[in-house]
Formats: sequence, structure tokens, C-alpha cells
Amino acid sequence: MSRHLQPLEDILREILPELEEPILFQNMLQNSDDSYEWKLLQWGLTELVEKFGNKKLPFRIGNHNKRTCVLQHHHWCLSPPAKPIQLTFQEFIDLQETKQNNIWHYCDYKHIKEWLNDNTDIIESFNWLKFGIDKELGKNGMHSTIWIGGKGAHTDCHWDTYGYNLVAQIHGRKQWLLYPPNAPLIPVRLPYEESTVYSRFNIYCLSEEEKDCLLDIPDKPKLITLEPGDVLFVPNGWWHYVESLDKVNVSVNIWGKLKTDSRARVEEALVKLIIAKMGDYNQFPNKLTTYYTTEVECAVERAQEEEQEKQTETVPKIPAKRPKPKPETATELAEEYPYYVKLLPDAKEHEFKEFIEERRKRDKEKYPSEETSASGDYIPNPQYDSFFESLINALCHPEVISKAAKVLLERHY
Ligand SMILES: O=C(O)CCC(=O)C(=O)O
Repeated sequence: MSRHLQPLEDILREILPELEEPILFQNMLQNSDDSYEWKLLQWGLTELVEKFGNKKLPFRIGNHNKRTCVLQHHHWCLSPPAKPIQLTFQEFIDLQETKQNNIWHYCDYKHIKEWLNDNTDIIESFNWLKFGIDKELGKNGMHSTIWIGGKGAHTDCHWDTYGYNLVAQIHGRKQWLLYPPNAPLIPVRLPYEESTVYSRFNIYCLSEEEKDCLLDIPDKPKLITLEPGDVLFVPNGWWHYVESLDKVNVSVNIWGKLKTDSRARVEEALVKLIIAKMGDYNQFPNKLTTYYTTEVECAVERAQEEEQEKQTETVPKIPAKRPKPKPETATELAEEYPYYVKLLPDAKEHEFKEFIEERRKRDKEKYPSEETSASGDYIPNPQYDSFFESLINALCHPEVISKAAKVLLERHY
């Protein structure tokens, strides 16, 4: 028996949706004999290869030490670098071993339900119940997403509009850079990805201007390297940039539900309507305006219904004697369960500067053909987007959209 008392499922169910800062869970998935509780964590590469079998998965590819012409996620107008290739897990591993490999591969953000729904071994190899995730969502991996990447594979800086996030590192190490909500990282909705607000900064490969801007941001970032068995909790709205440090990297995550999700759904539907109707992006094949306005209308109705349900919930005449859950804050949780819960300290200045310098180096290792541009910056910097894209980004700015959703939801006319 472990001498350490784990935070109870019930406590985490109540507290995680309320926490406003990230925390790291350690030792939560280890048994008292140090073995892992999840099969997914027990498996080595050979077993993972066997479990994934012949299933081909799409991997995005990109170059190491190279600032891509546009942000990685800007893929609808990009040719080779962003076009995914189909690989089995074994083929992916083999590619990581090849000597001339200056390319990273990333099979990212894959819903298990969509890509591995017949793979019972993987689905049943983990669950999120001890983190207080609802049984229906967390009893196995069905409602999780999986991320498989090689060294240098990365996810550009962004925040997620729904839920709170629990991420478990399974194989290899990943570095996370986190900034609190409202840090001035310049939110953009182009390129468009449902539920993702990207930052203008290309952290993988920073330009000199971006480096200077980042160093001027008053908010202190958090910088953490996740190791297998670690579980990171990311509250809603926190910016994150994530990069794989090792040759083979696997992680899984789940988004826990929040009361604010129904409002976020209205906001997301509004963004989609604006981008689909103003732009001409082939992501939105449906040309009917009503198709997108109906989505907004349904989201508004659902949010209003949920709001009404909350208000008509029967309030017990005699207030329940249930004591407030203890602990209530991240600090209290970490103090009460120090073996399992760690607060993330702000990144030390020298650590952060080193992190930035590493990413500046990539920008310097440029290709001759990229060295000139009208701006004097050899990168076709997304800051020089067309006025039209700036206009869409302005209209879809989270503060503008939040105000529009509020007005719609309160509709007094
Ligand atoms: O692991 C990654 O590359 C990104 C993960 C992420 O963005 C998320 O879990 O929200």
C-alpha cells in the first residue's frame, strides 16, 4: 500500500473545472510497486507497434531548422510540407531512425473515436476516472485524442475554446510553454480550426521581431517538460505551444466539460459563419448562408436552454449542510497532496531565454532562396497578411466574438 493519499476522484471532479492555473500530476498512474496502472503506459515501442498494427494514420510533415513559409497549421493553401502522408506506427518509427532525417512527422489531434474506434486494445488501455472525468467520457480512451510525433513535431501556440484539458504523456518527452489567458500573444482565427484560437507568433522558429515581442510580454510563461506517466492539467483559455523532444513521442488527452462550453459553442458558430461567408476557403464547401446561421441559432437556443435549466434547478429550502470541498485552489491541492500534485513555477529567466535562443537558431539556418523579401525580413511573415485576412481576424477577435455572443444570448429585441 502506498503511504501517500491520492486526491479523491470526487475532489478532482469538483475542483478541476474551477482551477485557474495549470498543475502537474505526477505518480498518479503508478502503482505502489512503481509499475504503471494504464496498459498504454506499460507497453514499450514493440508492443505499441503491435497494437497499432497495419493501421495507416495521417502524419503532417515539416522541416527541422526551418521556418515554414506560413504557420504549420495554415495548410489549406500549402503544398508539400503540410500534405500529410499515411504511415503505420512501424513505418513512422523507421523514418525517425533514418540518418538524413531533417523532417519531422506529426500525427496530431486524432480523435480515437474516429481513427481507432475498432482498436479495443488501445481504447481499453487507459481511462481518466481517477481525475474526476465523467464516467461516460472517461471510462476508457474512446473520447480521447492521440498525438504521435517525432523530434521537432510541434503544435503552434494556441488556446482551446472548450473544456479544460488533461494530457497524459505516454512515450518520449514533450516540452510545453504556457501563458495565462489574455497574455498579448495576438489571437488569430485564420488559419481556421474549429475550437482553436491560434497565436500570431511562430514559436517553433522565432523571427527577431517575435523574439523581442515575446521578451517584452509582462506575463510570465511556464515551461515544463512532460515525461511518461506525467499528466498535465491545462485550464481553459491558457495559451500553449508544444514540441516533441524525442524521436518517438506519444501522448493522449481529454477535454473535461465546463459550464461555459455552451456559450463557447455560440462563439465558435459565429466565427465559422464569418469566415465561411466572408472568405473563399475550400474548408467550407457549403455555400448556403442558412447552413451557418442555423448552426448559430441552434447553439444560441441550446445555451439559453441550459441557462434556464440552471435557473430552475430546485434550490433546497434548507441549504445543504455539505461542506465546501477542500482544497479549493491549486495551491491548496498541491499542499494537501504534494506527492501527486505540483504547481508549475514561472519559467526562470535564463531558461526562457535559452528556449527562445534555440528557436532563433532555427530561423538563422535558412535556405538561400528564402533570404530576401520586400520587408527586409526573408520570411513571408504572416504579419504581412492581406488586409482582407486582417479584417477577418479583427471581426473574429475573441473579445469581439464574446461581445456579439453576449448580445445574441441576451437578445432584448
Ligand atoms: O501535444 C501537442 O502537440 C499539443 C497538445 C494540445 O494542444 C492540447 O492537448 O490541447
